[in-house]
Amino acid sequence: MAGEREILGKLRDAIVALDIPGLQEACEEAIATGIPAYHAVVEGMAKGMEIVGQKYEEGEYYLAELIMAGETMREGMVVLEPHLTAGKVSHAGKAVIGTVKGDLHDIGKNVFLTLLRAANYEVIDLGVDISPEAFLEAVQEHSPDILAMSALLTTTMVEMENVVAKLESEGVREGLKILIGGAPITNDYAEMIGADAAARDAVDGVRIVNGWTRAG
Ligand code: B12
Repeated sequence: MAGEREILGKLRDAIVALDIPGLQEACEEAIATGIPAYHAVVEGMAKGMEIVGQKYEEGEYYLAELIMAGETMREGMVVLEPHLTAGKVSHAGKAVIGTVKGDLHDIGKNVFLTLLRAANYEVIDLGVDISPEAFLEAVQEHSPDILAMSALLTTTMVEMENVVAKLESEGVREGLKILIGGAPITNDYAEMIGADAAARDAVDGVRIVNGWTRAG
């Protein structure tokens, strides 16, 4: 049977090749070999997405391939997800998550929410292109411990500030931890807009959230 490194390589390469059957097979092989599903996502599939992003920037891949890579990753998640959440009963906390208004990027957000669910959190996913009003409504409806927002565009990250301001003006900011993430997001930006933290990546995001819920 193939070793862990080889299987993680297969997961990565199947994403890059946009090979859905090959990816699903590699995901099943990962589970059968005892590789933690968490690892298969972060060290396998997400590495493939990084390469896809580079190929896009170098002009080797076009938008069609990017969208297809997202679809391929989703199909892999279908195989891994039951193994990420198996056996969990009570939740460590509740999170509402979405990509901000004007922004349709959801692959990174989905990696993060998958890892958060794997870490035993209840996650309400609002999807993409979420307005400050819709974030507010979700917070009022679900009373989460954490609000997480994603933005991949420098033109849409400013929406995060609007969300924080909206929550403050409606009096629901207190007691809520706000985490932001996405390629253009920095700690300085989080501090400037009044968010509680910025995550470097999805794994860092889970670490930050665990720090909040376990401290309290
Ligand atoms: C895939 C992609 C797309 C896909 C998105 C498909 C989808 N379903 O998401 C499509 C084709 C739709 C797309 C469209 C566009 N895109 Co685009 N896209 C990308 C690309 C290549 C990869 C992004 C990605 O998924 N990476 C893989 C994931 C796993 O990484 P990630 O998103 O960074 O997420 C990680 C962390 O940031 C973090 N994270 C992300 N969110 C969150 C949230 C929280 C709470 C936490 C904790 C962590 C976290 O966790 C993840 C894993 O560690 C990037 C280039 C790049 N290399 O990043 C350009 C890029 C983001 N796109 C770009 C642009 C310009 C566009 C378009 C405007 C193009 C156009 N001219 O139409 C449109 C905008 C559409 C819109 N309104 O949103 C630019 C943005 C430039 C900028 N700085 O503003 C980039 C950087 C490409 C470039 N170099 O020009 N895009």
